Amino acid sequence: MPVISAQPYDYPLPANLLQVALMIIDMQRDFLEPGGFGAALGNDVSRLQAIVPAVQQLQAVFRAKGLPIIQTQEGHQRDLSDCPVSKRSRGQPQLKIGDSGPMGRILVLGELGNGIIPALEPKPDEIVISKPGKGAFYRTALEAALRSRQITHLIFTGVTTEVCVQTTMREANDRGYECLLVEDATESYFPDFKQATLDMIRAQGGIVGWTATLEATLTGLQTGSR
Ligand code: TIU
Repeated sequence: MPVISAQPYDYPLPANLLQVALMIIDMQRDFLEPGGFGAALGNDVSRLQAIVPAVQQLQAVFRAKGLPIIQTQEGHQRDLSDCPVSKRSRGQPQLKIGDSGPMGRILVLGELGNGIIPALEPKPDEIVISKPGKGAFYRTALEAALRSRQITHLIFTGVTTEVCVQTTMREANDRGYECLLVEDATESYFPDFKQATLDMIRAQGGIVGWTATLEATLTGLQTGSR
């Protein structure tokens, strides 16, 4: 049985790796570049750039093996009909969701700033799930997309660790998916929050899932077949 060496113990891979999807959460300009939603909330967005090569490496391996890749994208309709008033006003940012910024309207689908960063641009046949919330299962077709492809295992990457990544991982865990978070392919504006999230996931025998290094994940995937 192929495994990924992980914490709190080995993560078992399915016999058929086609059941494993790479989840790339919200690697958007809005979170990684100045002038977007993350910066409007007062964050130093530059520290998220460090994980781009690690995510690219996983994306390349999944592409080479022909395995499923799912990117998510947090954004709202142009009329903001899917954006709760509470979300728009939270944090009292200088630029609110829907306001015009240097990269277009903040966190609005189709705007330059809302797009996935060019380094990780999805291919036309890859799945991109737009989502109005932090969790990727809320008001999206993600669950149907996973079920129709018989995907059972989710390898998580992306930003930010304790917000959209952790929320989605918890939603997936409750739905029965085997979830692993790649430690050096996820980042937060707050290093302590990233570490706390990794600790929480691994606690209590992996109550929410597993964590593994990029190297261990790549090594484990090489042992699997499809
Ligand atoms: N603010 C923050 O840390 N994150 C978000 O608002 N969304 C995601 O995590 N993608």
